[in-house]
Amino acid sequence: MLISTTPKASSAQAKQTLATFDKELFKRSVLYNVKTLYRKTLEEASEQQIFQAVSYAIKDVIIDHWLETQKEYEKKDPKTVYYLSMEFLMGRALGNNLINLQAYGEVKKALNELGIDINMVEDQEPDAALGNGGLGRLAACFLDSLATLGYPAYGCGIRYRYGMFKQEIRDGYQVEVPDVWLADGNPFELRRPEYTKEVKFGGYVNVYIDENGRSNFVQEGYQSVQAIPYDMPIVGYGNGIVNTLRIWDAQPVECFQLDSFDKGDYQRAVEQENLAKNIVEVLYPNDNHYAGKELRLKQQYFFISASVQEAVEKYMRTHTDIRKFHEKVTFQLNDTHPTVAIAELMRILMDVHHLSWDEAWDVTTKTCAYTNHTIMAEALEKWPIELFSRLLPRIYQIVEEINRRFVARIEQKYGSNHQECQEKIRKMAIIYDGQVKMAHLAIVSGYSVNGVARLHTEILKKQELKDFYEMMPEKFNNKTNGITQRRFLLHGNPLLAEWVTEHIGSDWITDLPKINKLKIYADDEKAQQEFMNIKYRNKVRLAQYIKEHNGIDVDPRSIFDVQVKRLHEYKRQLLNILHVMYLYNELKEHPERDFYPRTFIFGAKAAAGYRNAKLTIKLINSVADVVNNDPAIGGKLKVVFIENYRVSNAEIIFAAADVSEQISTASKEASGTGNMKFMLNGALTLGTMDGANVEIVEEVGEENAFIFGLSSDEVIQYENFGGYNPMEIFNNDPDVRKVLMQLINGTFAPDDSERFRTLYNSLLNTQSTAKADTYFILKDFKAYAEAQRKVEEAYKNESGWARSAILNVACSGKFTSDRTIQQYVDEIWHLDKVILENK
Ligand code: 26W
Repeated sequence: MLISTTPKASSAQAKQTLATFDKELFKRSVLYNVKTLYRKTLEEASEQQIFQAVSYAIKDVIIDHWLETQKEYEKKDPKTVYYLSMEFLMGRALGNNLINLQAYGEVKKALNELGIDINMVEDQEPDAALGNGGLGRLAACFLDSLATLGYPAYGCGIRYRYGMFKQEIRDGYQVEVPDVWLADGNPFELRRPEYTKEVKFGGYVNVYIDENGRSNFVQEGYQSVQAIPYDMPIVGYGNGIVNTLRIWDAQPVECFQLDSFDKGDYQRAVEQENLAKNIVEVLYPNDNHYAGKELRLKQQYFFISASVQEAVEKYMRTHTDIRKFHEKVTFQLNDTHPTVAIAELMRILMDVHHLSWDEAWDVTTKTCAYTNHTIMAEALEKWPIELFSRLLPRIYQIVEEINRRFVARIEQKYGSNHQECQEKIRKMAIIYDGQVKMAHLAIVSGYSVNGVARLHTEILKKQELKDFYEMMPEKFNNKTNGITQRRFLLHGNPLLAEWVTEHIGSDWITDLPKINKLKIYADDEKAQQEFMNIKYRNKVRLAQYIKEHNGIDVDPRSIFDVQVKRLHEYKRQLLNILHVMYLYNELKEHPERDFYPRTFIFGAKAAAGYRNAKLTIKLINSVADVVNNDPAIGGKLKVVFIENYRVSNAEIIFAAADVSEQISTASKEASGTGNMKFMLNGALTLGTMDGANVEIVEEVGEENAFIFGLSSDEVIQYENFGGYNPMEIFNNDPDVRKVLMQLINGTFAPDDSERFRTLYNSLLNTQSTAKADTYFILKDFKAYAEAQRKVEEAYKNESGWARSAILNVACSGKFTSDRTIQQYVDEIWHLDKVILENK
C-alpha cells in the first residue's frame, strides 16, 4: 500500500469533536496531507491525491470517535451482534462518513474555499463493491443503522482483491472488467496484523485419548492460511458511535526458503502459497445462483473460521465461562453462505474449550440465527459430501453428528417406521443424497429463522420450509427489509432532503416515520410545484450523466421510467423491453396518437455465465439503437442502458426517477430494496404484488401505485400444475405476436436475425420439451401494458402526479433500516443501546 501511516499534522485534528468541527483546522490538515503524502501543493496535486488527502483528514476525526466507542464498549461489556456476510456492498465511504459526522456542509464550504469542488473529490473514490446486489447492500444499510442506533456490532466479511466486476458495454454486449478497487489504496481501512488467525483446510482428523479418558480430535496433514483483518469504520449518524466492518485478507502461513525443503515440502509450500493467493482473489458474481465451486466453500470457511475464532478469543479476554458465550455474542447468518459458522463454533467449544457435545450445542443454538433471502431453488447451497469432507474434515464430522441427532428427532416425532417419517427425513435431513444442505443446517442449529418481507416469510412457512415450520414454529419470524435514508435521501438527493427538512424539520434523518408529516403538503399546490421542480432538477442531473456516459440526449420533461437491479429472468427486464418494443410499434403505426414522451432507463449486471441475462442486455441495447435513432418517432421514446450500475450512480438514478419498475414474477422476489429507495425519492411503483411491494402499497395506498399481474398464489397454483401454455397468448394476441416475431425477424438484429432466438424460445419453446415462459412474461404482458397506459394517463395530470409522489415520500417511513434493525434487536438479538455521553 502506498500509505501506511497517517500524516502527523492532521493529528492536531484529533482534538476535533462532532460539535466543534473546525473548518480552518481541516483545511490546514488537507494541505499538510497533500504535502507529506505527495510532496505537492494543492495546485500540483492530482484529483485522486486530493481525494486521499481529504479522506485522511476525515479518517483522523473518525479515529478518535472509534477509540472512544470501543473504550465505552469495553467498559459496559454489552452483548454484541456479529453480522456474518460474504457480501458488504458499501459503495463510497467519504460522502457517507461526512454525512454521518454531520460535517458535510462544513467540509463542502472548506473545500470550496480551497477552490475544490466536493463532488469532484467524492467522484475519485471507487465504490467498495464487495457484493452482488440486494443481500450485500442490505448488509451495508444494516451496519449504518446499527451504528446510528448505538448498538454494538461487527460486520465480518472478506476483503476481496477484486469486487463486483466493472461492466462495460461494447457493441451492446456486456463485457466484464476486473474491479481493481484497491489500486490507489483505501484511505479508510486499518490493517490489524495483531489479530491474525490461522485457518486450516484438508488433511485428516486423528483422535487421541487423553489421561482423563477424553477423546481429543486433532486435524493433521492440513494446509493453512493466515487471515489478516482490515477494519473499516462505520460511523453512526450524529451520535459519536463508530462500529467496525472487519474484512479478512489471506496470506501464506510462512515464507518458505527454497533450500530448506525437500521435494514434498516444496510442493506443499507452493500449494499453501497458492491457496492464500486464490482464496480472497475475487467475489463470485453470481446472484441467486449456486455454482458449487470449491473455492467458494474455501472462502466461506476462511472468513468464518477467522471471525468465530476472534469472537471467542475476544470474549475470553474478559470472561471466564465460555458456557455463557451466548449472553454476550450473537451471530446473524446473512443467508446460508456463512452457515459453517455453526460447526466452527461447535468445534472451538469442544476441541479448544473442552465443552461436551451437549454444552457446546446449548451455546451454539443460542448464538446463531439465520436470515433467508430467496426462495429460488437454484440459489440453495448444497455441497457434495466428497468436497465438503475433504476440505473440512473436522467440520464435516460435526455436521454429520448434528444430522444424526436431528434425524433421530424426526424419527421420534413421526415414528421411525412410518412412511411419513421417511418422507420427512428425505425432505429435511441436513445430509441426504450425497449432499450437505446448508439451509437445513442453519434452521436446525439456530434459534431464529427469518424471511425479509411479510409475503416472503409466509411463503417460507407455507411452502418452501413448511416441514421445518411444522416442527419448530417458534423459530420463524419476519423482518421486512429496510434501507438507510441517510445515504439514499440525505446524501443522494440533497435537494429533496433540504425541501423535506424545510417543511417538517430534520427528525426524519434518524426517525423516518416522522416523514409522514409531509402528508399535509400532498394537496398543497405550491408544495407540489416545488416538489416537481426538484424532481426536474434531479432529472436534469441524470440527463447530464446519460449524455456524458451514453452520448444520448434525453428530455428531462419526459417520464423517467426506471428499472435498475441485477439482471435475472425472474425480475423480468425482458417484460419491460418487450413492452418498449410494443410501444415503438404503436408509435409507428399510429403517429397521430397523443403520446406522452417517455424515457426507459435500465441498469443491470448479468452474472458472467448467465446466457439469457446477457442476451437480454444486448436486446435492450439493440432496441435502444433502433428507437433512439428513428426520426419517425420524433424523440418521443428513448431507451437508455446505464453502464456499470452500482451504489454510487444509483444515488443519482433514484433521485431522478418518476416510475419505479418492480415487476418480478409474483412470489419470486423475496423483498426487493430498490423499490424502497425509489419510494423514498418520490417515484411511483409500477409493480406486481411481490416481496415488499405488498407492504409498500399497503402504506401508500393502491391509488398511488400501479399494480398489475398474477398474484403469488396464482403463480404457485400454475407452477403446481406444470405451468401454462403461452402459445394461446401468442396465437390470440396480435400485439404480442408482432413483438415476439420481431425477436426473430431481424428488426433489432439486422446483421443476424437469429441473435435473439433463445429469448424467443424461452418464452414459447416450440422446440424442446422444456417448459416455456417459466416467469409468466406473456401471461402478464397485457396487464402490464394496461398498467403502463395508466402511468401515462396519470402523468399527464401534473398536480395529481405530484400528489401521489409526495405521498410516496410521506409514506416511506416503515422502510427505514432503522426500523428493521430495531426489530432484529427486540425480537432476535436482544441488545442494549450504548450512548456516548460527551459526543
Ligand atoms: C450461492 C449463490 C447466491 C448468491 C447470492 C445465492 C443467493 C444470493 C442472494 C441471496 C441473492 C440476493 O441478493 N437476494 C436478495 O436479497 C435481498 C435482501 O434481502 C432481497 O431484497 C431480494 O429480494 C433478494 O433477491
